Amino acid sequence: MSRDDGVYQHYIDGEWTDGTGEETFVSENPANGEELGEFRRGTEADVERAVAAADEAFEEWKELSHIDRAEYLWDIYHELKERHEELGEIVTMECGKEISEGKADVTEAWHMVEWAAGDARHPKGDVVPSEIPSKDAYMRRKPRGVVGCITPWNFPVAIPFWHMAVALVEGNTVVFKPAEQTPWCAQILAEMFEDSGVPDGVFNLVQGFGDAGNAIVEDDRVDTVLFTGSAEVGHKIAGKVGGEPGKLAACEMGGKNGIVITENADLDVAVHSATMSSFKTTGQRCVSSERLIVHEDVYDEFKERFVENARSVAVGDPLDEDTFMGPLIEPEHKEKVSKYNQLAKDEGVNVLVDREELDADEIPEGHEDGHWVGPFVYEADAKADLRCTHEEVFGPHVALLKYSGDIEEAVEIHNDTDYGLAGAIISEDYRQINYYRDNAEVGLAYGNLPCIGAEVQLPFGGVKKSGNGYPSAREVIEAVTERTAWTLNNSKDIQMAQGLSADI
Ligand code: UN1
Repeated sequence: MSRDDGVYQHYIDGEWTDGTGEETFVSENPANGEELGEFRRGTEADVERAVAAADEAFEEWKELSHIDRAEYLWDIYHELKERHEELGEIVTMECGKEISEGKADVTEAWHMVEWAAGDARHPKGDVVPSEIPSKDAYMRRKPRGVVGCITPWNFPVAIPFWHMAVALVEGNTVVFKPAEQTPWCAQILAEMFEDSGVPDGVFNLVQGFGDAGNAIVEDDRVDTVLFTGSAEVGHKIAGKVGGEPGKLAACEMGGKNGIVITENADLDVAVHSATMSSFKTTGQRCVSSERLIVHEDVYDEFKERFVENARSVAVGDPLDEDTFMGPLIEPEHKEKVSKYNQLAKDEGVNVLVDREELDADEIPEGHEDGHWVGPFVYEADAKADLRCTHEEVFGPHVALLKYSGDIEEAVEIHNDTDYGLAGAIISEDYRQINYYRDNAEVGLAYGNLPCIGAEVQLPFGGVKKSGNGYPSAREVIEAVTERTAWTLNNSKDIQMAQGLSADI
């Protein structure tokens, strides 16, 4: 039973449990305020139990082969595929992304599971030459142990699998604390793990808020913390864990992502890419673009066409296939976006589109309680030190920044932020494209494409304030395994490298 008295439970050590807390919380559809379910709020004691279960389960789980561990994930892969439509709708209902994005979230999840489970049959580690012919040298990987996964609401199915799929196949056990905004999606993932028959304690779910996440971070038995979410929380986690020997945190955080549109850009590609990057997911991807750096020769035409799109993109019921932008996730976030729109005005920018408050006839019937906002687009001085053009808003809040010089100048403006997650260049000149590729300070760089839509078989991660050096998706392997340099002498003589004498 995953529900007792109508309240969804935690999944710890192979059992559904109320845990120790008295409190519950509800998940609400951000498009209409409808209640989707009530959930137990996890406590430190619940996390402590989950970590203890994961710690104990690790001893046997790590002894299985990669291939046997992957078998459990293949079951989940098939279930994700079979339930694509249904799960896509649930993602959309719980986090407000329009329906093609809801479904893509589920698709991205099974891609990650497929990659990780398929990788179980691929070579692990390296065979390395030795200076001494009779020596074999290898780099081998071992699982680190208990992995704590703290995930965001905006990819409530895909990102948990970015964290968990590789971690589990590599032999770690998991304690999963999903975002408090999307507990229903997490509940379904836990049911999938239960159905897969994965041994008790290998996968544990504790629902809840930051205090539960913090208990994971502070528990000494957690060997790796994987976090995707805001820079504010990520830096706190990285700071705390960094001080503890033997413990590791891989944090993927936000961005203030830019797109450079040069003087010879194909403007169809530019307008299309910028519209997708700025307004998909209502600007609530960490890779969403809030800065468009446009050469003066094409500025006016680009501006006219982009503004036209910003005025006309359909905001509305995310379950409706004609909708381009759903609601924001919650009232507090609407307040934050609104504050930044006001800040931009206070900083003296030239506002081009302000759909912050939608017209009454734009709001679909029955959705009056949704957290609606439309695009906010403005032009600002590319070189001014404004907060609105440098701080992450995480909404459809977009600055047009004009430049007049060469690609070096454009990339300098592009890099003038503390963040470094994603970015793009739109250009027909391969020299400009190559310059951008080599000099853009980002982890995910795109040419003639939107800067959203990364695929799982690439590393997903940022530089500067956007990451701490351990990417997600494929490359999470570095955070969930430790390497051993293993050297074996096949002769009876001890011979040393570097010409070191072995005489006694
Ligand atoms: C995020 O931005 O929060 O690259 C995750 C993308 C998706 C993942 C985004 N695959 O747009």
